[in-house]
Amino acid sequence: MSMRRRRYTDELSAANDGERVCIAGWVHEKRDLGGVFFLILRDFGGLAQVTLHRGDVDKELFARAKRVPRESVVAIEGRVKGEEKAPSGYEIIPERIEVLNESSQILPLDTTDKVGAELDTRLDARFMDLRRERVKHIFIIRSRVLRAIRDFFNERGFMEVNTPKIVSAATEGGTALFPISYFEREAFLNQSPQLYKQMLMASGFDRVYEIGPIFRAEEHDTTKHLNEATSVDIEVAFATEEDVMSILEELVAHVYTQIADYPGLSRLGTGLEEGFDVPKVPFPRITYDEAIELVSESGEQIEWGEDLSASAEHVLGETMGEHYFIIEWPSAIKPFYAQPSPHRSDICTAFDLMHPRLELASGSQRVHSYELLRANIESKGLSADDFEFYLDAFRYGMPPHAGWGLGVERLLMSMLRVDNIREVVLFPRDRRRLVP
Ligand code: AMO
Repeated sequence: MSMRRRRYTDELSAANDGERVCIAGWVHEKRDLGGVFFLILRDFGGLAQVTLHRGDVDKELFARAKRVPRESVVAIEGRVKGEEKAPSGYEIIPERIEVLNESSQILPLDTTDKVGAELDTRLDARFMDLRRERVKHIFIIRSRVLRAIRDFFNERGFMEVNTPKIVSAATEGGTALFPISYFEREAFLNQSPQLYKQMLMASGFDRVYEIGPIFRAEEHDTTKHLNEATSVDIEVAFATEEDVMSILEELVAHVYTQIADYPGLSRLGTGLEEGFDVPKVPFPRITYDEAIELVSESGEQIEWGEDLSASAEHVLGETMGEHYFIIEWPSAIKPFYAQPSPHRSDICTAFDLMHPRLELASGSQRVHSYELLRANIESKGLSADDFEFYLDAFRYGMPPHAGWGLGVERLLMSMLRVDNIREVVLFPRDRRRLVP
């Protein structure tokens, strides 16, 4: 049976009535009504009903269809027949059924969604979980989101770059590094492309973006942290934090717009039956000072200079009720590369983009003065010598620049309203999970 002639189930309809076709996929369900036997075949396109009438088909064919275990891989040749009662408006009357690979009988998961399963069980058998319709839609959307992001930047004259993931130094103070052995030296998995995207600003490539993995050795096990995440990073020369905040909010609105009419949204089971609203730009901005003031009204006290707790973010999310930026952060709780505010010495140009449920992105205008950057590195208790390769780029003509990093999984989980970040990663890495 030639695979080249294979048709997807969603390419066919009652309009193909009478045509002889070949379909291939998995045995999704079997229904035995005595005289009639239904085999539901599933492929990437959807489901097709294969109908066998006991008297009309070859005995051997009938027996084979009945015997084949669910989730086996089969190829079926037969005629299309318009059938109003069939799920896709047609059925296939088979002439040949070829079992390409038989499945074991006891399945780790039910792909028909009749029996629910815990997330852990699902992730253990992820290859099988991905066969489920709602899970498939999540990953089709993820792929479309990535395409929408690339289109957005390519249309705006950005250049896509790839920076090393094996690195020698930390960039994000708050989270730990994964050490790896690199021949006779110690190296780390990168936490962020931060240093490299900034170094590119000294190259004349003055609008770059990267979509790639970031590694965070976070010990905690939450519904919004991964140990391997995907981040969209940009860096723009001759730009301020306001310039890159506008790019960020426009990107978020663009992604929502591109996904808003995807029909599978209503099948996710996350309350998106009516779709979602595209967030309106510009997003509101509140200062850090205003944020801690709002939080204190709810009874939680945050000392000036402390980071916002998860409960503080929750209160702010409830109050704001839409995407918003928190700006003018204390320099002490932001990384060494954040440019100080021109108006106040103890605050900086850093910003966070928040969704009511969680943080999506952070960024800033960057320090571009060599002396100030060196002093900032030292004042954070780091050794400037470890950063010489980076600092060098600031000595021979570094333009002012700004950028941000946006978590792809955070964007997806907030947009699709899923509860756990692991839902939007094919094979998540977390505190306990290194396989599959
Ligand atoms: P930050 O550390 O805030 O900033 O990371 C940027 C964004 O990446 C996502 N993210 C994560 N997502 C899932 N699990 C994690 N453990 C995790 N850690 C981070 C979040 C976060 O907002 N260099 C700066 C960016 C910049 O200034 O350009 C940085 O890495 O969505």
